[in-house]
Amino acid sequence: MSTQRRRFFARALGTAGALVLAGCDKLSRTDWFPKVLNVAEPVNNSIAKTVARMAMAEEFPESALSPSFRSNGTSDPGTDAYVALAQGQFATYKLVVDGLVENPLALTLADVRALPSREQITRHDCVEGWSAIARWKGARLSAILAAAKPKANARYVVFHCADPMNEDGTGFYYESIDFEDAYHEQTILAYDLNRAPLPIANGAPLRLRVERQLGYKQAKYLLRLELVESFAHIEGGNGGYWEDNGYQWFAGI
Ligand SMILES: Nc1nc2c(c(=O)[nH]1)N[C@H]1C(S)=C(S)[C@@H](COP(=O)(O)O)O[C@H]1N2
Ligand SMILES: [Mo]
Repeated sequence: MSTQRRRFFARALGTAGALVLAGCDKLSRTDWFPKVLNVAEPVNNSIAKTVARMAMAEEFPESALSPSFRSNGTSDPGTDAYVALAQGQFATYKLVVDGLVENPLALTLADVRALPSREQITRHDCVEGWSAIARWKGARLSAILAAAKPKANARYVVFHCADPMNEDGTGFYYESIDFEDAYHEQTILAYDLNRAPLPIANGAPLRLRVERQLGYKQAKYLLRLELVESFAHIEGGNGGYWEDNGYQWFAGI
């Protein structure tokens, strides 16, 4: 079992599973394990996805909702292009899905709202030391990927955002996740926050919710999803704006 796959399953199975998998080589000498492994091998992807889907981020009752959900990082991209989009109520907005896909997409907000969706009350944890519980509704990223048909070598989804991070208007915020998170049950492109259209301060018109990860992975102001085999060639090469500034790429909670 490759290190990557072992980590993958260990994470999906939790602490007990991690301990079992740490002893993976020893276990492979037992009667049952090789059989399980051999059966699993050809359909590894779908089994892995099923296992990973079982590990859910905690969801909360309505009574746990925070009184408000603050904004952090960019609160308005402020570019001419974004201002024009916002002034038109995002009627001309298109979410581009391209890169390693058979079927590139350009989805209007109405298209996105028509896709299979999910609503969830979750806690957002920012590394700067604040948390908040909110209700998010959005299109399942799995549904968008199903429509775009990833090519066999696609491994990551890169999220390109509308907000420049440098004063000269360059260095747009971006993030990336792997397919394990992309196909996760709770991974959505959110268009509603607490049952109202996503405010500009929180990433209008669409932002990522990848609930098992920290705040900086929750990319706001999405313009484009690019499927890639590697993110080494994008910006600083570490898979995200904050990652290029020293944060961990995998920000699991
Ligand atoms: N495009 C973009 N996405 C972003 C950021 C940003 O500055 N720009 N900040 C990140 C950080 S650090 C956090 S904690 C959350 C904040 O989301 P909020 O503004 O809805 O609270 O968005 C994340 N996604
Ligand atoms: Mo954050």
